[in-house]
Amino acid sequence: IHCRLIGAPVDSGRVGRGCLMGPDAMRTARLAEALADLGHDVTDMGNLSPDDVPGGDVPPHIHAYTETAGWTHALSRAARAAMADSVPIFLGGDHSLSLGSVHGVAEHAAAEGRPQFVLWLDAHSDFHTPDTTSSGNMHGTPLGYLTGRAGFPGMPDVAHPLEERNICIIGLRSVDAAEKEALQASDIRRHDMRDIDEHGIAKPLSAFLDEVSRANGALHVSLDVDFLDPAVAPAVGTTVPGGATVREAHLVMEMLHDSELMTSLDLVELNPALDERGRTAQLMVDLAASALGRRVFDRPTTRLL
Ligand code: DIR
Ligand code: MN
Ligand code: MN
Ligand code: MN
Repeated sequence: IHCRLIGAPVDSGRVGRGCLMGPDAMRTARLAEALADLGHDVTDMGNLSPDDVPGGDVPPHIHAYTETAGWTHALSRAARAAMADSVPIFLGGDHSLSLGSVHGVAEHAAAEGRPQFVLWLDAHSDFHTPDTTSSGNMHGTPLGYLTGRAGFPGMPDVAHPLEERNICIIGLRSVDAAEKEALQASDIRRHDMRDIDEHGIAKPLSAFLDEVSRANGALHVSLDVDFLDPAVAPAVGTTVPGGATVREAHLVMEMLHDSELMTSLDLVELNPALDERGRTAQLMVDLAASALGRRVFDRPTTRLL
C-alpha cells in the first residue's frame, strides 16, 4: 500500500493550544518507519496550512470559526488529491480536521460511484452544528457537517452528504443533550461503552464491516485519542474515564486490516504537551501500525463472526 502522511496541525477547533504539536509527535514516535517496516511505501507530505478565507457571516459564539473553515478547504482538497493513488493518513491536529479530510474523501468516493462509510472511534459523538454546540468548539461538529446538517457558512458545500446508516460510532460515553436527541432521531449506528462492556467490541465492528463490504464502500476511520481510556492515553484535552483498553483498540485496528476495507485514516486530538514521555503518541503510532498489518502471528484473512 502507498501511505501518504498528511500533517494537519489544526488547533482552531477548540479553546486551548497543543494539538498543533500532534503531527511532529507522531513523526518522532516513528510512524513512517513503522509503516515502512510493514512493507508499505510511505510518503510524508509534510504539514498543510489553512487557506485564507474571507471572514464574512460567521457564527460569533464559535471559537476561531474562520480559521477552521480555512483548514477545511485545504484539507478537503488535499484529501481528494491523495485518494487518487494512496491511503492518506491525516496527522492531527484536533478533530475539526475531519470536517475537511472526510469531505474530501467523500467527494472522491462519489466520483468513483462508491458509497462512503465512516467509522468514528471517540468518547464523543461530534454531531453538533454551530447552532447546537454549547462549548463553541468546532471539534464537536464534524459528523453534523458531513451528514449535511445546516449552519456551516463559509465551509465547502456538502454535495455528497454521508448516509447516516453508513456511519458507525464506537466508544461513546460523553454525549451532549442536543446531540443525544439528534442521534436518537438518526440512523447513525452508535455503540456506547456499556454496549462494548456487554457484547465486546468485535461484534458491532464486524457487523459494520460486513455492510461496508457488501456495498463495495470506501471506509474512512477517524481515531480520536479519547476513544482510549485516559489511564493509557493521557495526552488529550477532553479526557473521559471508562474508555477503550489498549487491547480493544488494537483489536479494532487488526480487524480493520484483515477486512482490507480501510481507504483513509485520521489520527486526531493528540496534545503532546499533556503526554507522559510520548506514550500516547507511541500508542497512536502502534495502533496505526496494527491497522496497516502489524501482528504477532500470521492469520488467515477471514473476518470474525
Ligand atoms: C463536546 C466535546 N461534546 C463539545 N467534544 C469532543 O465540545 O462539543 N469531541 N471532545 O471529541
Ligand atoms: Mn480510488
Ligand atoms: Mn472527537
Ligand atoms: Mn472525543
